Amino acid sequence: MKKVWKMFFAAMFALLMSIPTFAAGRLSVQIGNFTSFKETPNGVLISADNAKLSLTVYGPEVVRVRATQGDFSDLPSYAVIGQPTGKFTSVKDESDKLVLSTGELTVEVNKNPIIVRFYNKDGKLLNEDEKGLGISWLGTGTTCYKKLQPDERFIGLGEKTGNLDRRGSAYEDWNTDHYGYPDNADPLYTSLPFYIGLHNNLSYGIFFDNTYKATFNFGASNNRFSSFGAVDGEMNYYFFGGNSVAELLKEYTGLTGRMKMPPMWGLGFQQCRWSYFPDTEVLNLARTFREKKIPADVIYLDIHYMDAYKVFTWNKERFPNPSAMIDSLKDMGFHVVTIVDPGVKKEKGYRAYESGLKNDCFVKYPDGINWAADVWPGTCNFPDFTNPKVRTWWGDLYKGLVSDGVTGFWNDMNEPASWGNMVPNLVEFDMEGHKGTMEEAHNIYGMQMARSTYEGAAKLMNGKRPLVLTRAAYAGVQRYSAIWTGDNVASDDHMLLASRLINSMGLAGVPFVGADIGGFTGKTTPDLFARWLSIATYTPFFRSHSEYNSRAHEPWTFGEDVEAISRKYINERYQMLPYIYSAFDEAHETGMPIARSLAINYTFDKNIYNPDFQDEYLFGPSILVAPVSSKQMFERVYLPEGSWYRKSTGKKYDGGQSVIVDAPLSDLPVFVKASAIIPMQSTVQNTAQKGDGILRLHIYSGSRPNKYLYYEDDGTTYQYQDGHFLRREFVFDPAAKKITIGKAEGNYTSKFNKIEIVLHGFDGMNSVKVGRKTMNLQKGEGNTQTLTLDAGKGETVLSW
Ligand code: MIG
Repeated sequence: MKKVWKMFFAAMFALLMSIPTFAAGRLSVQIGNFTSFKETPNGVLISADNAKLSLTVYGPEVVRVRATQGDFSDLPSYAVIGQPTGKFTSVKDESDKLVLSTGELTVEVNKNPIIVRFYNKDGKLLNEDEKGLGISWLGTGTTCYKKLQPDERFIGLGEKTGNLDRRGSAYEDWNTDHYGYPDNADPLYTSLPFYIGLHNNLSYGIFFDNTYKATFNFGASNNRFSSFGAVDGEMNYYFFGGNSVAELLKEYTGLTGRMKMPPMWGLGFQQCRWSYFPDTEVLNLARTFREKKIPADVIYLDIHYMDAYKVFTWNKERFPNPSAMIDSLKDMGFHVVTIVDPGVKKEKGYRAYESGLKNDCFVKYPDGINWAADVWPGTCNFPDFTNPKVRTWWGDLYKGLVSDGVTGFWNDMNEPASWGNMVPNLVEFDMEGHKGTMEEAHNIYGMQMARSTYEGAAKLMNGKRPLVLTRAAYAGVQRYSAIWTGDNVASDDHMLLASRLINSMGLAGVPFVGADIGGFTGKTTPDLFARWLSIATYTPFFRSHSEYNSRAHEPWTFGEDVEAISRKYINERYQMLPYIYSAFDEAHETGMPIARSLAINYTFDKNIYNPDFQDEYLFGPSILVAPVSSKQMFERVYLPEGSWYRKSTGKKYDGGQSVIVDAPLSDLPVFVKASAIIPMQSTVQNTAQKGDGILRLHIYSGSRPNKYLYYEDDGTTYQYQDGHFLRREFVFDPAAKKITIGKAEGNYTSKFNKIEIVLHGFDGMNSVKVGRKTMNLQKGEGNTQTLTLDAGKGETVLSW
């Protein structure tokens, strides 16, 4: 061959070789067909074409489903405290499916392809993977697709805007500092990835325990599937088969934990602003509450109490003697809560920073340099709360504040937030020794901060209960902290949205929640403040707060009318404390929220999902609250089945219908369920006051029997865990014409020495028999009749 040709071919060859080759586009991968399975100590492990699937029994109605294309992670869950228990009592390997049963729940695993289906004891289908999609992967991302059932509704998922019924909506979990969020914003501050599906009078729950950025689709832009997935990590979810919402909440909180009893003072009225200073202003504020006889328990110190915003310091000019100030506040019956952010200022000689450096406590870039970002104090480093050693270090930093007398700790900015709100995802975390990046740690950062705060404070406080409040959170946070709904807006829409956010967090296992009364940002009006405060009276966490430079938000700053309305409602809050505290006991024992979406008790009544009524909820077992805009002086209220009494007037209504009622700012529509039993007390100015020693047992006439479990303890220590509590059952049995005050259990002595029975709607009744003795009823307030008894510890039966 001629040399020229040779060169020509060589050149062509080189050219050909230099043309890049292209990989095929990346498509999703499904789990594929079944290949084999084996039994494990608490379940089964299944091999499929493209992944492994494991099913583990955590209880008769709780099954964990995991799938991975690689190896299963051994990182312990931050949310779950439950353990696998029991196993499938029957395992059948059929030609086309595996049939696994716990006795309560049956899991069917279709083989070709793998489709997981859940059936209840009666053989009714609760939930099934969508055939053809099932469990899928797209790159590192994994999603589980579930077939939409006819008329399926979805509730829960925590702090999410939108409707009570989430059908047709999609959401993302990625904890976000969203200042002044619009009333349709998503994501917000917390990730509580538990939701409940409802269809055909059936219910089930799904908890997707994956801390990466996650998405949930409840049939948004499609009518084929609901789905949950995350950008990385395992497909890892728990399926709950409880046959009522209450049962599901019990199972979910059995797995992720329940709240401890809060300090009683944390249920009182709490006054916050950004920021009260100096000390003289704080003391004046406290005095004004007392002078004006507006009950209150807590004053908050926002970021200005610190020296140049440095956590665990005091500004010595504004607060020259913090412990003396706190002592004076204590004398007036106030507790102090201080804000503590995660950012630790990089400053030579600053103690928290130096000790953090020395103990190697901060989050790092992969090259070992501490990640730094700007927040209030300037450039900060951030503690790695996924490291147990760091959690202990941080917890111990509260020593100074605790010895100054601070009893509550408010963890803000822990999404984590920083100016710019763009945290580099490659920064590294310990993750309990497993190592990981911000992608995995982000959604649990706030929760682990709250945990470290709670554990540290509880250890330092000599057996007293601290109050911990957090903005960011993940599932399981209820074990450590209360949550407030962040930087809301002074608007009617936001006020109404707050009810849905609070109720939805209750549906995701977090009972101790509240929103800034009056709105954090924007200009609240007197009407809006009054209305908001009246609604918040019936929310678990009861705090007024507003931002820097906003108009004053103390109840007396809006004129006499609003002051009087505020006093009336705050008084009522304090009167209801025995009822509220017993509801907290129920949350502590069963996971039942305090603010209860009507979806808990009236799950399959379609009216409660009507956008006109979806903000309504029960506060405790028997008080129905209908939030109303401050611009509206009447309201159409839906009353579910049964009979109801308007709390303020005693007027009786039949349920199962909507009614139009007056709703002036001084009288929020609040109703009491017929047959309700509501323990109340006299008005006190703070929760530590004893009052008149009379427990007032309000009983509302009705045709159904009712049982109420009353709870009391010292309100401040953990001694209730050693039997120092009082529990007694109150029973109203209308058919037998009997009210029973059960025997007191536990070895705590009630602060009430008398019980006054207050009968509502028992017209024409003049006397009752107490044991065998006939006693006359007294005329009480409104349309009531009363009888006062010694509280005693034994059983007392009233009959007529
Ligand atoms: O960048 O501490 O949500 O309640 O008052 C704002 C100041 C930081 C945000 C919190 C808010 C608090 C404020 N904080």
